[in-house]
Amino acid sequence: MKIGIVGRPQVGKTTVFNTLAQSTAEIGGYTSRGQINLSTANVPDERLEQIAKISESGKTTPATIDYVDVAGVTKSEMEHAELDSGMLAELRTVDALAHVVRLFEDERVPHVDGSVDAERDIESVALEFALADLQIVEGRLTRLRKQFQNQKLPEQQSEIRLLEMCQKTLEAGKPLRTLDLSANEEKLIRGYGFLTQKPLLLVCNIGETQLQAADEIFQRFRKYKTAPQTDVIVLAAQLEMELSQLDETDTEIFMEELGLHESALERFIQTSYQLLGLLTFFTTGPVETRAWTLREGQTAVDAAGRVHTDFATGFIRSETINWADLVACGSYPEARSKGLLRAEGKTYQVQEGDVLLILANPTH
Ligand SMILES: Nc1nc2c(ncn2[C@@H]2O[C@H](COP(=O)(O)OP(=O)(O)OP(=O)(O)O)[C@@H](O)[C@H]2O)c(=O)[nH]1
Ligand SMILES: [Mg+2]
Repeated sequence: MKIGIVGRPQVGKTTVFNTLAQSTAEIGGYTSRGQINLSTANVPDERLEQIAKISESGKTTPATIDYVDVAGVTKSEMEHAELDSGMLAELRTVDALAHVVRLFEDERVPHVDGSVDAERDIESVALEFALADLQIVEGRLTRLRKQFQNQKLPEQQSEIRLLEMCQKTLEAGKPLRTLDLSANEEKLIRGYGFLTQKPLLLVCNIGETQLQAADEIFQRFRKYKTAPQTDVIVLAAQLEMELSQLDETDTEIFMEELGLHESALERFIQTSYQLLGLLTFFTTGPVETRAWTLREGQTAVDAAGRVHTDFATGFIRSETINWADLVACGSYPEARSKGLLRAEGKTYQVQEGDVLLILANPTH
């Protein structure tokens, strides 16, 4: 999974990036146009070690998330073609956008529009992304119409119809994620990487002094959650970044003092998984216990394919058990004797926390 961190200039994007990716990219000075911070971070998962104990695994491998941090979005700059090569091109490849919205007040950090106004910022970034998408839609429509003006090829016609629908939606000021697309339509336009089609997580960045009001602030932004594929999280990025750079015991002490129960990292990951409909499954053996990501509704064959392409083609069945059941039993033989190990076939929909032992035919 790849998440793009976006927002207006100087709102704390790189600070959020550092917190999530446990990295130390430079903050403060305006991130320059061409600069893109990339990082891969582990998804912390306490279940891994517990499962590893059962198999006496040599190592554990967590799932990972890729983060992309880009320069701030400024008004009508998205129309400039040069942006497309760097920042926009990078953003088109992400699975979801995390839009950092500034709520913290700090005179030392002037806002480009002269005041802190979160709703205005949300609107203006949405508008710039809509314009960027519209530009692509219109360019493609012009080309398609010219190319196929005398022919009535069904595939091109349906792409034209679909793009016209996108155009109307964007012109009406709505993001493409509001469209109810069929799997086929989805496939037709996936390649464009439309920004307003990507799931959106609004990250409200509050200052330390606003921590007490975090719930109220969440209520204020709750309304955005009603939009399709949109979610909201409130966090104090600067404080969280500082916490993430302390050692574990200090972090715990400070978190307790501040009344924080879960780190921003944990909440961010949890919310992103929900937003994208992701779940975690595990594989375990003497060599390695590993966490993998899958979309809800995907099957045992999809899971097998994640682990190894050959496992998908030669898939026979999967011995499946919930991770907590396995840990409670203490061993595979015990789980088997209790009848908790289920043989699941190709169409089985993998559940959150499943441990899969995939049996595949090696001759395939
Ligand atoms: N007081 C306060 N300052 C913050 C907070 N988050 C970020 N800042 C400050 O805001 C400034 C900008 O932070 P960055 O993380 O670099 O912001 P950015 O959005 O990446 O900026 P650009 O990449 O230039 O658009 C820095 O001086 C941060 O220290 C916060 O929660 N409280
Ligand atoms: Mg930055």
